[in-house]
Parts: sequence; C-alpha cells; structure tokens
Amino acid sequence: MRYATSMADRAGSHDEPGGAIKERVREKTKEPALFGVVLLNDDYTPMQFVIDVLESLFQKSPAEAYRIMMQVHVNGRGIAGIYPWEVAETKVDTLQTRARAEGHPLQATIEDA
Ligand code: TYC
Repeated sequence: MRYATSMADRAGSHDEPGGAIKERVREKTKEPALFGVVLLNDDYTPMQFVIDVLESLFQKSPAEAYRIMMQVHVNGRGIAGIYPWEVAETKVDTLQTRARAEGHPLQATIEDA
C-alpha cells in the first residue's frame, strides 16, 4: 500500500499539514477470476448443432468446434471456453435458450478454470 490524497478523509480530523489527505490505494492489479464453460453430453442433441454453437457462440474454428464436440461426445464433457464469471453465465444462458428453442436438451455448466 501507499498513500495518496483525496476528499475521502475530510470529514474527520485526519487532515495532513498542508491539506494532504491519506488514502489507501491498491498498487497490484488483480486479474478477474476465470471460469470454464463445460459442455455436457446427451444422447439427443445433434452433433451439428453443438458444432454450430461452438462456432457462433464460442468463436471456435470449424476444426476446433468438431474436436470439442467429439471430446464431449466421447468423454461426456469438454470445455467450450474460459471467461470471467458474468460472461460465462451469459454464454450458458444463450446456449440453453438456443438449444431449447430447437428442442435439444444440451446442457452446460460453469466450473473454476
Ligand atoms: N451425443 C450426441 C449425439 O450423439 C452429440 C453431442 C455432443 C451432444 C456434444 C451433446 O455436448 C454434446 N448426437
């Protein structure tokens, strides 16, 4: 921590001589926490729908989208992308809205990255 001046302490009697006022200021920047959006396998969602979602919502190339879809199909789960919390939540929301609109049971969860 270091100290900087501001209006923050003017209400009290902590004013420094010459009008300088002490306030804590964060020196180290903190990266936002990251979370993985995990796609789950099911028996009904068409492979092509999963590939389309990976390309359009998770910005994957066609080859990468195919790879991730097959990973989920074979292993039961796979990471579609890694994002800050609110972005991950919105991706899951959009994915489920699109899936339900087309009658697919596709599910995704969020996990610590
Ligand atoms: N298992 C599905 C099928 O055989 C394909 C699939 C892949 C479904 C990935 C969901 O997250 C998923 N049609």
